[in-house]
Amino acid sequence: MNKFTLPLLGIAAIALPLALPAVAGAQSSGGSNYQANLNPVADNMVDGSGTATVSLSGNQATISVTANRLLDSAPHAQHIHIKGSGECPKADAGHMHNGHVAISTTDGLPAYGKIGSSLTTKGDTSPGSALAVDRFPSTGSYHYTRTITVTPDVAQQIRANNAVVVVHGIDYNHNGKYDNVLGPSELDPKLPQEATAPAICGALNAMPTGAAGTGDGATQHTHGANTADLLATGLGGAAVAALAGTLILRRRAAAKR
Ligand SMILES: [Cu+2]
Repeated sequence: MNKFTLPLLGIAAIALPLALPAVAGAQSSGGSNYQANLNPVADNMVDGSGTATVSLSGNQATISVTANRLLDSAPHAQHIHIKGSGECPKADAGHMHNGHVAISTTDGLPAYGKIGSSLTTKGDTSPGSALAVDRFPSTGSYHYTRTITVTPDVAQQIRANNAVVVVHGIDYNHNGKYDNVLGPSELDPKLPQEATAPAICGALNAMPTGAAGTGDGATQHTHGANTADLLATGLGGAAVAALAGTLILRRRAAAKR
């Protein structure tokens, strides 16, 4: 907040009751598309990155995941995680694993939550397929897309902007394979920790309706202004209401961090 926005807050507070129904209306009428930027998980020596999108209609979800520069010729389990803090683990989530600080899947649970859907290439997509290593992408760079039925829990968490996409499988010591540098996985001791540790991660957030890819939220602002026009008179009420809407959205965004 700067000295310019501070005096406007008083005006925004007056406009808030006008803007609130408009913002709520915009959310219920849209917001069925979600996106995440997948960034390297802290501590895990990952250079890769990616993106994910979810288009949700009822409990039908069309999910796309693009991953780049992960370990090649190795399976990458990928999931929608839910009911955590809706974020990716930070460096302080790391623990010692065979003498090395790294973030295992379990270490990240408070941040991203438990597995809601397994983004397999075929067959079952329940948490039971979390480590179905023969049904996940197995190249370092890939584009995955599949339409699946998610549970009501998963759909609700996506709509609440509290779902996180996680792609697993790291090469901590950069030797070109999953080995036991971090010891065995706590999820399945037959697998190396490297095979199940989170590699890239991103929180899914709603894309503004009609502003796909711009992140501008223009449609929501227009909606808010139109509603306020009917209610407010004089002194640029519409602009103030739009500003209040912006502040609400920013505060929500800030609260998510
Ligand atoms: Cu996962």
